[in-house]
Amino acid sequence: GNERERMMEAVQAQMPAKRWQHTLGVMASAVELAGRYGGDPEKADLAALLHDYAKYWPTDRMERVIREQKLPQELLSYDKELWHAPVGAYAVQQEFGITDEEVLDAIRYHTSGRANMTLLDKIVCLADYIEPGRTFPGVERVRELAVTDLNLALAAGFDSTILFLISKGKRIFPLTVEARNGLLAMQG
Ligand code: DGI
Ligand code: FE
Ligand code: FE
Ligand code: FE
Repeated sequence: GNERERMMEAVQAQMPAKRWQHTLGVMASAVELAGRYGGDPEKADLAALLHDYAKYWPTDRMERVIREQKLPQELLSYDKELWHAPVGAYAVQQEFGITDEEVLDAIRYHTSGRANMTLLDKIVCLADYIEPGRTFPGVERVRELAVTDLNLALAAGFDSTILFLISKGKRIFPLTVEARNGLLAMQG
């Protein structure tokens, strides 16, 4: 409807064309995964549309939100790439009046993951890894696993991220380790 059109324009205005193409890819992949794994396609579409809303905000603006809105202060001592997810969840609440906590959580945790991820968390996070425009070492394996096993596919996505962070000498946010452990614990 109209509200979705308005949000689509507002999201597009927050980001360069390439990131908007990524967002459209995540929407398509998230709806497909929702169909495959019994998720809510409307929530998947909405969370995917909004997931990178704050991706291009200046660092100082994200930092201000983390401090003033009392988001987890621990974020400030990890990679700034993590910040747009919780900041984006706050921002879409403010900008669009989104109140659905499942949708907000899927946005909030789309980068880090978390322990005990919900189905919608997993769908959005995995769609972010496998949307058609993505290229990273291991993406084909993650796409293959995504056809048959949501948990193993997402764990493989986190493996790639963790390996990348280690190769750069960066710290790993604890929720990412918890997310991967939880996903692997769901196997046989
Ligand atoms: O926003 P996107 O580029 O679409 O993807 P994203 O939100 O999943 O962000 C991924 C980036 O975050 C990736 O380059 C790795 C970086 N990052 C930095 N520290 C961590 C982290 N990702 C995870 N999962 N955990 C971290 O500790
Ligand atoms: Fe993101
Ligand atoms: Fe991600
Ligand atoms: Fe993304």
